Amino acid sequence: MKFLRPTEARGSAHSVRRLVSFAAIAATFALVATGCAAETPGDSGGGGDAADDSLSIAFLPKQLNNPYTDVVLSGGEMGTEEIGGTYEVVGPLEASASSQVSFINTLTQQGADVIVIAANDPDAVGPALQEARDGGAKIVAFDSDTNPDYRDVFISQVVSKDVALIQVEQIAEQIGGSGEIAILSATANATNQNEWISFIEEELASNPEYADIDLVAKVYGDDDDAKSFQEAQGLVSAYPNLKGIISPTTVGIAATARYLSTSEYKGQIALVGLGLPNEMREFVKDGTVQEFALWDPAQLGYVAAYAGQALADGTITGAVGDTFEAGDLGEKEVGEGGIVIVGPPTEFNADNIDDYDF
Ligand code: RAM
Repeated sequence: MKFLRPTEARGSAHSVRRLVSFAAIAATFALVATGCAAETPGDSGGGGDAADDSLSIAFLPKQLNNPYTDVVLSGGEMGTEEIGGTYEVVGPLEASASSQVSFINTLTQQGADVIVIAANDPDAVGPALQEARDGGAKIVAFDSDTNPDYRDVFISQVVSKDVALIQVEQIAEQIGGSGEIAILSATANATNQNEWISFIEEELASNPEYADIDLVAKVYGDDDDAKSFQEAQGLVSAYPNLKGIISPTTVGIAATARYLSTSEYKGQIALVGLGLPNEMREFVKDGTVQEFALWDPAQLGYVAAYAGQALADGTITGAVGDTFEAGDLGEKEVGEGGIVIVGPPTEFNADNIDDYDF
């Protein structure tokens, strides 16, 4: 079985087929992903079980009740199964800065071999992760990085700047190159969101092509559906000339699309960002959304599991140039800053959205 390779051109027919295959296979591993999640730190079980000497890999996403997280974890579970490790998921129900600390502490007490974390805040998790490392755990950041001092590698879905550029290109095209736009993000502390936003701002400020585009507001829906919906509504009423919204979060873009779809602004205010095809399909079909982007989230979890194994068995230390095998996705290399890039972004629109199922 072959999967999407990072070198394949984004959105090519070839990569489309492979993206579908990976998501579909990973989904068969997803059944337990939400079921075994612990809401209370002390409740988590499984990882670091003294009676079981298989590699324990504990996934700690930004938050559990996020459909994006479920897809990422389906890949994490598949990778862990292939490795013969013990898979566990723990995490908070909301993505606030300090919400992950108690979960890390519990995993440390349990002796988890590998903690795979998407950080809600790059520094708030630092001391707890340091303790975990002192106890022998390897730390793999994924989706949203920690401060690099606190992890061994960061598995990044795509090159961060590319994520920003694709969204700027899409919004510029859809608003005809000029007018007011706003950003509706997740939480204010999220490393991934802030990195993408700063690249978006930099591109808008430095590329003469975008001189007539005016970023008038940045708001935060906290990856909470209801809050994101309200923030979208608030933007539209606060900025009567608003021509477009960029929402680089799957929760934010889906909530914004839902709001716009039943409003008088449907088809008038452009909406781009990062969304799950299954959540966005109806809004592409009803004309609310023309085009948005994402990658294959399952691959992120899959590569993270293999990176955890490579760190634990000493194949890699996280140094630049280290390489490891990531199952069906082949060899991966650690780049500058201890970052492993998984694959290219893909653009979704009415022509291809039915080819995807995640
Ligand atoms: C949301 C989260 C996640 C981000 C995706 C695109 O689900 O904010 O961290 O990577 O969107």
